[in-house]
Amino acid sequence: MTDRKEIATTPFDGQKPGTSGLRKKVKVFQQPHYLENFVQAIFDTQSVLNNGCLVVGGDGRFYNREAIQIILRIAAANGVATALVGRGGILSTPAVSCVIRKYHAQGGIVLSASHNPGGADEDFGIKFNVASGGPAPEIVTDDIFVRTRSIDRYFTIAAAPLDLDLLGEYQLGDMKVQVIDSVADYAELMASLFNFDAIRQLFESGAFRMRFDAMHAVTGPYAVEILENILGAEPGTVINGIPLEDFGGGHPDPNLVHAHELVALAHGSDGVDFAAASDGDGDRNMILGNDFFVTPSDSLAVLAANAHLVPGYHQGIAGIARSMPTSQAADRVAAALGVDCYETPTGWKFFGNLLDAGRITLCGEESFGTGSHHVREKDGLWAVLFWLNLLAIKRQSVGAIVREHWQRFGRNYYTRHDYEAINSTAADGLMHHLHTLLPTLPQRVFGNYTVAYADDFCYVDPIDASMSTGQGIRIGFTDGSRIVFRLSGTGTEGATLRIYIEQYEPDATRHERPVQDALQPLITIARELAQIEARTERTAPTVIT
Ligand code: G16
Repeated sequence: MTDRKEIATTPFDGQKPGTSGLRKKVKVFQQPHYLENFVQAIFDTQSVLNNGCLVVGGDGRFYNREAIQIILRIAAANGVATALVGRGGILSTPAVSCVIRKYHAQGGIVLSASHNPGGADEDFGIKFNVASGGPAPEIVTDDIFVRTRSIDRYFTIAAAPLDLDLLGEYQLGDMKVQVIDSVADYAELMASLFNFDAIRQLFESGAFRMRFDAMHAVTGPYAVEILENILGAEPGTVINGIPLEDFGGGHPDPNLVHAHELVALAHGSDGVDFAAASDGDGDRNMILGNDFFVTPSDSLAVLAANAHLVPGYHQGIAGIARSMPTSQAADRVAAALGVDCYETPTGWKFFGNLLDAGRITLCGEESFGTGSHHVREKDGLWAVLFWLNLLAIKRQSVGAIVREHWQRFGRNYYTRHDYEAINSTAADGLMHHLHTLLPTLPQRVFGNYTVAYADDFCYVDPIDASMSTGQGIRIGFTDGSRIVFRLSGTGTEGATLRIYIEQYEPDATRHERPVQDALQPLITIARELAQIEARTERTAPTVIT
């Protein structure tokens, strides 16, 4: 093999992938051999890549370009036949999934820390996707992790950096590298799913205004091409559309706190009719109407209830899946449609088997993730186009569509309270305390609420029977309300405690209450049960969504 070099190395602690790949500070990744070890562990454990095709791309954050050059050299040294790389190193997470599937690649490497900030002192991440286009299942990430603990060498080749800004074909050692258009394959897939003519007419009507906030992250080029160039939305519809290595100093997390610029644009009588945002790597979405926030849980339920209006789904859906902390709004739609609804642990990887087996068509998570069987990742722009398709057909406002949905199915009031960057020992102590309470909780009465069950969520995959334990503490009440506690698997500083609170309200005359008011009794119960103040020294959550 051309110029292959074997470099001696020693293992690093803590290369265990979390909810979505390995995420650490850039400085951690920049240590000599750190990235190399992890990448070599992928090749040492995933023999299908040998002589195969690998897709490589990232969200454009700081260190993206350097990391891609390192990965390509290691891939060439490990016998990969072809690497497909997005121009400029740019590929959104759903676009990686789309490209893997379209070109029957054996896997892909996605460089992103998703919604976490970027820059020299901020976060970086790497994730391996398998041939289905989805995030590697736990059995694969466990193998990779085990390998990182004993790794003593990696392979690379001596070669100058490739020019990733020029489309075309290059040779790197014995490996062929194709620099591909980052957007084209993805845009073609979207056109095959949605009624682009109807959406074009909606924009042409002049009676509809939209803003899409790309948050200076990866979706900028995708949104400009699809919304403005292909669908004819007015120039300027996409804001913050140029990907920047530090996301313009912002936090590319599409929620009410971090996308406040967009929230303001959808406010009041001058506000736009529809606003949406995506995150660092383009897999999350936030949907807003004029003065109206659609919770991700409601969004999944509304999309499922209206899927027959969208060409790609007009034949109906096979089933729905939601992550455990996501509200049960989708369950009601599944029941009405007569299809199954699956409850999986947090993490998109858990939807993969259900999608591959054809058990589900749509899936979603409270963490601003929605998707379908078209790829194996959640897909931010896809969700936005789905909503646009519904708006174009129904010609109603976002708020009217959601209110009608609540009238038909009832409303699942829902909120998530995050306590970010708390002390890890305190967080572990808090979860341990809740564990010890579990057996004492059933039948206990808290105000108007009686505990029906209390457990630590355990999931047995219905397809391969793999078991995932310790996936979050659930306290369910007899009226269907729930409180869920779990520690985030994506943070890079200390621990992040997430508390998810939900209450079902069938009475349409009680659907217009402010969410935090409606849920206040349950919020208080959650805070007291978990002894939040005493254990975290925090009097309020960092982020409420
Ligand atoms: C990732 C995962 C999602 C998960 C989210 C939050 O999203 O892909 O499945 O819901 O993290 O996870 P946690 O609550 O453990 O922080 P992303 O957009 O960061 O890749």
